[in-house]
Amino acid sequence: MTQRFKIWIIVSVVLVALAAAAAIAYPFAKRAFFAPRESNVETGRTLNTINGTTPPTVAPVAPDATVAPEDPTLDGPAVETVATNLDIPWELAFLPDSSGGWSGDMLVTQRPGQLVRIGQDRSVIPVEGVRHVGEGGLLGLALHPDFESNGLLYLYMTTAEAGGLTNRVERYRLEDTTLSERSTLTERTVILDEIPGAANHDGGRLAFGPDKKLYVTTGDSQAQQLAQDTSSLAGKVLRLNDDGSVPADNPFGNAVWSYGHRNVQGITWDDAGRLWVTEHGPSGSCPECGQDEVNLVERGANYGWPTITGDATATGLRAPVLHSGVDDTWAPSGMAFYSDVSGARSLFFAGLRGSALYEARLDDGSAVSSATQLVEHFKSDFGRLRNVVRGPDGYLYILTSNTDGRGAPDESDDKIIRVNPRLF
Ligand SMILES: [Ca+2]
Repeated sequence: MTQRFKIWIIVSVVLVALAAAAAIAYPFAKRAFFAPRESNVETGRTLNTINGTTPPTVAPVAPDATVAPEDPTLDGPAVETVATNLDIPWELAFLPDSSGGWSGDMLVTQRPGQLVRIGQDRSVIPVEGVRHVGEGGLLGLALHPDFESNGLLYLYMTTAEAGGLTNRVERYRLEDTTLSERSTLTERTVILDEIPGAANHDGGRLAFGPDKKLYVTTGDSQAQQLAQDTSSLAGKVLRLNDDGSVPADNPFGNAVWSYGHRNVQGITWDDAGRLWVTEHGPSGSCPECGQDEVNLVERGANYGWPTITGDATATGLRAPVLHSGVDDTWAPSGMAFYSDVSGARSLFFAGLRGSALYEARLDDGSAVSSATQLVEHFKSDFGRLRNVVRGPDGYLYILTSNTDGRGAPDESDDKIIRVNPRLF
């Protein structure tokens, strides 16, 4: 055996041993990296799980492909700030990627009245006619299900054109698919207006459902009884065709889909096609305070405001699946369903006053499951949180809301923070 051959044998053995050691150590290192940090993740606690009765069912439909990426890699950092110095960001959407000629940029609404496009650089598109007062302003944003080919997007905004405050939904076409040009909004069309508005309780979330209908969440506009009036657009979940017309299968012959809501700012669908919303409970003097809600929404159902709150029941009125009780306030806003290949299924929602990302874990395997456990993440780490969105890359994107006049912003607020869901 030559000296050179002996050295070759020794080097080969060492390399094989190193490779084997790396393969064994990798899963442990990965687990350690993604292990929940004690300071950020509180232990789960069981909340008031209500709804002793079987939750209502809706006909399952195909889940929206945009909310459950099939095979996300998810090998990025656990927490990463991806945008800073935003001015009251409210909604986030992702443009399609380059395969369709788009940039994959983020589009963000800012409540004072701007649409911000964030990619390699940042451009600001002013939105005309927005009245920013109290909780009102430029709020929701949704891309058409066929946005990649038609460029249509929808905005929800508070206006003051008719004298008092009202809210409306407008549709635009986004021009410019390249980073080098300034984006513009063209073909402005008001598709729904005269949604009652006020300084507070303006709702404002927009989302296309798996049925390709546009859902619009509204608030009671500080006129509680309007929530019980099915001829009023206040205190409702609304459902529209993409041109603003009323779908033939809506329950009351108008845009109303469900009613008896106080102020809905979060909406999502789970993998069984069920519609979930978050809803702000009453503020002011206790014991009527707190009682923020997570509701499973069914066509034509009445969610009780202002007749019942919390654990109260009444014939014909739906109780929430979860509520915060009177000792806690989440002030819940945006909401996103999360599932992955491990079988995890959760509803995430952002808390303003609660300053946390809430996770309601859904029961496994049940066709009609209920949320039975709520976990708080990042409690007080980032301040007030307005929204959580599942990105096309499978990560969760959190929008802070510290510049909204009710928070304590730092020099880089407001932010968009990308969270690797494996952290949880
Ligand atoms: Ca309710």
